[in-house]
Amino acid sequence: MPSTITEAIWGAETILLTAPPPLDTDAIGAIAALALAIQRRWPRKRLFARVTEDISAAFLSLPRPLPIEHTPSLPIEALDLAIVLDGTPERLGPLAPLFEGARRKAQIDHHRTPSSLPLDAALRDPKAASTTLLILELCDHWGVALDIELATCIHAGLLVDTGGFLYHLTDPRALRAAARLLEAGIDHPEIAARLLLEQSPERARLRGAVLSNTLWLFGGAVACAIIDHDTAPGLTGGVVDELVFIQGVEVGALILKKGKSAKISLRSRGRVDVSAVAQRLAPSGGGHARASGAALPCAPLEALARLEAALAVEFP
Ligand SMILES: [Mn+2]
Repeated sequence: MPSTITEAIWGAETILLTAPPPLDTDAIGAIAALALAIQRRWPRKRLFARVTEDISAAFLSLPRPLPIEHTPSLPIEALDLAIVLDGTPERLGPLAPLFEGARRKAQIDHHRTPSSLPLDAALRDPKAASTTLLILELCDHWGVALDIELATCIHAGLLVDTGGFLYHLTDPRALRAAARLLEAGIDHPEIAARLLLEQSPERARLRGAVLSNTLWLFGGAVACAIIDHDTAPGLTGGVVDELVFIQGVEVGALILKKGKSAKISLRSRGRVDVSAVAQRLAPSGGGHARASGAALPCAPLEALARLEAALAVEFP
C-alpha cells in the first residue's frame, strides 16, 4: 500500500495537504509530519497546506514546516496531487473543490469510514493508532531519518489519539513507535503536559459545569452533556472522554450547539460500536468503534431526541 502513495507523491510537483474538520492534533500533526518527510525526501516539491478552520491559536507547540492556511478561496493553480489526512474527502466542505480539482487525489487515514469518492492512491489502516503512525511508517519506507521536529509531530498525534496511551488503540505497534520517537530525542513529558494535561482556567470551569449538569439516559448507561459552542469556543475537547469513564456508563455523548446545527461526539467503553450509532444519526457520521461523531442540522434538544432513538437498539 505505501507504494501507491509513494508513486503518487513521486510523480507530483505541486502537492496539497489537507484534513477535514473538526481538526485535531493528529490531523495537524500528520500534515506537519508529512510535509517534513516530503521536504526531506524530495526537497524540490512545492507543498501547500489548507484547512477549513483557523488553527493559528491552537497547536502552537507543534513544529510548523509550512504555513497551514485556512483560506479555502486562496487559489492554487495546477495541483498535481491532493492528499487528505485523518479523514475522508467528503467532509472537506469548502475545500472540496480544491481537492477535487487536483489531477490526482489520495488519502492517508486510520478511520473506519471509507471514502466514497474515487481516489488514485490510499493508505488506510483502521488498526493504526493514529494517522501520524502511518506517516512514521512512510518515513521508514522512504528512508527518512527521524529527527526531533519530525518525531514531535508524529508523537503528538499518537499521544492524543491514544489519550496518552490509555485507550483501546494503544497496541504494541503504537508503543514500539513511541519508543523510537523517544529515542529520537523528543521531550515526552513536556509534550504530554502541553497536549494532554494543561488546561485554561476557563476550561476547568466548563468541565465543572458539564460534569454537574450531566443528563443520564438508559438508566445511567449513557451520560450526555449539551454545550453551546459560543459560550465555550475551543474548550470542549476531551470533555466527552470524561463522561464515558464515569462508573456504570457505557456511552458518553457531547452535544455541541454550533450555529443552527448540533455536533454529537460519542465515546464507548467497548460494548457499543459508536461508529455504527454515528452512521445511524447521519450519513456523514462515523469514526472508530469507541470514538465517533456526527453533525445534525437541528437544535440540541432535537439532536438529543435523535440520539436517544439511535441508541435505543443498543439498550433494549
Ligand atoms: Mn486520528
